Parts: sequence; C-alpha cells; structure tokens
Amino acid sequence: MDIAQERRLVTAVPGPESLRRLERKRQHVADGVGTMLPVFVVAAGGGVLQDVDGNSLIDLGSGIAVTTVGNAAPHVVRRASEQLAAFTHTCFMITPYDGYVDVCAELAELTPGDHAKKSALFNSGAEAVENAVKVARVATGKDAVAVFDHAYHGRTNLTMAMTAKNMPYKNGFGPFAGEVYRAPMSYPFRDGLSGEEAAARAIDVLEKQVGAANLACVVIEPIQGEGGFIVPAPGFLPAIAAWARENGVVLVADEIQSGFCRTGAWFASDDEGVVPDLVATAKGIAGGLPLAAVTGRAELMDSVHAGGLGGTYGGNPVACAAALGAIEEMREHDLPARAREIGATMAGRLASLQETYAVIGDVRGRGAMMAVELCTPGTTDPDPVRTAAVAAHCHAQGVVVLTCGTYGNVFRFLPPLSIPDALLAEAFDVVEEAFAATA
Ligand code: PLZ
Repeated sequence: MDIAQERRLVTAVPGPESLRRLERKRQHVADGVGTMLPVFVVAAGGGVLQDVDGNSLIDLGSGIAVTTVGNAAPHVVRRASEQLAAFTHTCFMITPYDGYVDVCAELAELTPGDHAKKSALFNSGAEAVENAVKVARVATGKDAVAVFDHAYHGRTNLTMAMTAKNMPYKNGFGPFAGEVYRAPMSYPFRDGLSGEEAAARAIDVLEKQVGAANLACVVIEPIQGEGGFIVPAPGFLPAIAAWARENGVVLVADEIQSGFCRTGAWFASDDEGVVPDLVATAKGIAGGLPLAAVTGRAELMDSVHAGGLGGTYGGNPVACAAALGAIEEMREHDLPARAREIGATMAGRLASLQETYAVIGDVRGRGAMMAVELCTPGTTDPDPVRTAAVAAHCHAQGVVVLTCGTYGNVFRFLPPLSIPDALLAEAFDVVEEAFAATA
C-alpha cells in the first residue's frame, strides 16, 4: 500500500487549500449537492484519505459503505485498468462482453439461497430497487409495494416514494409514485417488541390496509442504513419472509448498504437464514465504481419480456471488471471474517463508551456496520445537537465519521475492511475524546 497508514494533520481541517476549492465548488456546483466534510481528496487507500493540504484522515465511512475492499484496492485497479485499456463501452444490450456475465455468475453463487438465479445489472442502488419492483410487478401481476418506517431506497421518483424520511430526500419533490405502502419496522430500542411481535404488527397493517392479494412485493433492508442502522429484533425478518412466501408476495432484500461482507457475512440476510426472492445490491459490489444489480429466482427474473430490463450503461465493462476485482479481494482476504473482527473491536469500544457517556442510549449493528444512538440520558428523546457536536470534533481531529437516522442522532461506523488495526484503534480514541470534549 503506497499511502502511509497514519493520521497526520498539518493544517486545520478543512485546510486553507480545501477552503479555497470549496469556494470554487460554491460557484459551480448546485447548492442542493451538499458535502459533509469539505476536504478535497487527492488520494486514498487502506484506512486513509489524503487531502490537498497534506492532511491524512482516518476513514470510518468508506464513502457510505462503498469502498469495503478499500480505496484503489489492488485487484480492482488492475482489472479495471486492463479493461479501460481494452474497451470502455459497447452497451451490453447492443454487443455483449464476458465481464457482465461473469458478475452475474458470481452474484448467483454469492447471494443467499441455492436455487437457480439470474441477474440484471444497473448503475445505482436506486435503479436496482426500481428494477426489483418492476420484476416483482410483472411476475405477480400485482401493483402494490410494501416498505417500512425509516427505510431508505433512493432518490428517484419511485424510490423517493419508498424512502421514509422527508428532509432532505423528498421535500418539495412530489408528487410521488403511487401504490407504495409503509408498515411499522422492528426497532428494538424504541418499541421493545420481540421480532415475532413486531412482524405481527407489520403484517396486520399490510393485511388490513393493503391486502396480500394486491401486494407485488415487500422491500426491506435487513439492517436499515440511512434510517439509523436499525437492526430488527431476531425473528422479525424470518417472520416477514414466511408471510410473504405464504401469500405470493415477492420478498426483496435491499442489501445495497448491508451487502458484500459489510456485516460479517456475504449478505446480511444470511445471518438469519433468510432467502429473499430478489436481492438488490450496489455500493460495495465494485470497490467504488458505479454498479448495481438485481439478482433473484430465475423464474421471477425471466418473467419480464425481452428488452424489458436494461439501460445504456448498466453493467459497464469497467465497472464489471472492478466488481470482479472487488470480489477477488473479498475472497482472497476473507473479508467477511475481517468484518467480524472489526465488528468485535468496535463493539467493545462502543460498549465501554456507553458505560461512561449516558447520552449513548443504544449500541447496535453487526460486523463492520455499527452505530450508537444518542438520546437525552435515561430517555429515548433524540439528541441530534450532541451528535453533530461529536461529529464535528471527530472531523476537526481528522476522523471521517458519518451520522444518520430519522432523528439525525445516530453515529454510524463503516470503516473500509482494509483499515489496519492500529488506525482503527486510533480513530476510536478520537471518538472517545470527542465524547469527552463535548460533554
Ligand atoms: N438502498 C439501503 O443505503 C444509498 C444514500 C446517500 P444509490 N444510501 C446512501 C444519499 O444521501 O444519497 C442506498 C441505500 C439503500 C438504496 C440506496 C440508493 O443507492 O446508489 O445512492 O442510488
């Protein structure tokens, strides 16, 4: 690895050169496109981001769970570079190439279940979710789509309708797509229900307000991402899956954030032995290049008429080569195991933080997808102000942390799985200081 694996601050964060470039961004980039931490990056790898001022920051965000294999990971760079030099695009719908088919073959092997599977490739997570819904509608001949409280599925028109949170994702952007219905999620910290109880509550809403006879699919994140890293109580997902199966409703797992080794398994659905009918993937699949997929039961995928699925760039050859490189990294370094290791370290650090800081109401997550939820001590009243203060402290000290949650009071930790142990430990020292400094 060429980039020194260290945190090194030589200016304030952001530094003067980043601030100068931020001014240029303000001139040319639409204000609606925000940046959480405006340090302009020039190189990244391992667990480090280097900026234009010469600072090295520790990355606990992976560009929102994308660079799971690390930035510029060797197999990704090698395979994508070779492909870049060979050809950059033909459009798979016009003249095909092996990389696309190879990625689909890998997806059939890696996603949950040993039934016959097929895939279609796209560019973004939102596009994958949209296409999963298209497949489910054609396959069932039904229209309605069930989603959950706190869900995040994207920013396109259909996926905005499926996303729960208004600000900033939906406000003013309606009217939204119809036939999307929302059920209560299992949120153990806030509802105290068992998985079975929470599933019964959700199923009751779907049966009374929509009807299984009208439902094409239930779309669920096995661990919710943007909504707050909400891990449903054990038994919730299997109960929803069983109900869907018994009622002819397609179960779609949105594994866009939780998939590809993040939680310590290849997919978060694996942890509870849930076998979705369709799986939407993106983010971690290609080490940073834009690629997304819908993978599912062959007979469901094949229910769509010829030409019904596609797009100019879907399954771009360079992105496919990058995905094959990313999967090679995951296998070669046993990244599911590495995610479990990182998870154990983070869980230990966060549990001890919780003992000291009563503002931490909940520690949750799985593998390298962990979070803390900040509340007024002794209550479940969200504390987004303290959350923002702790994040700001971490950023100023050169640690990139992300927040999330319906109430803006969740810190999420999504380190690249290539982060060295020492750097991870140092990052959590900074997080600890941030809690002390803002107490
Ligand atoms: N489904 C579960 O996490 C993307 C969104 C960041 P795209 N999450 C990060 C932002 O503010 O836009 C996501 C996700 C889940 C779908 C998506 C959408 O994936 O690749 O951003 O379209």
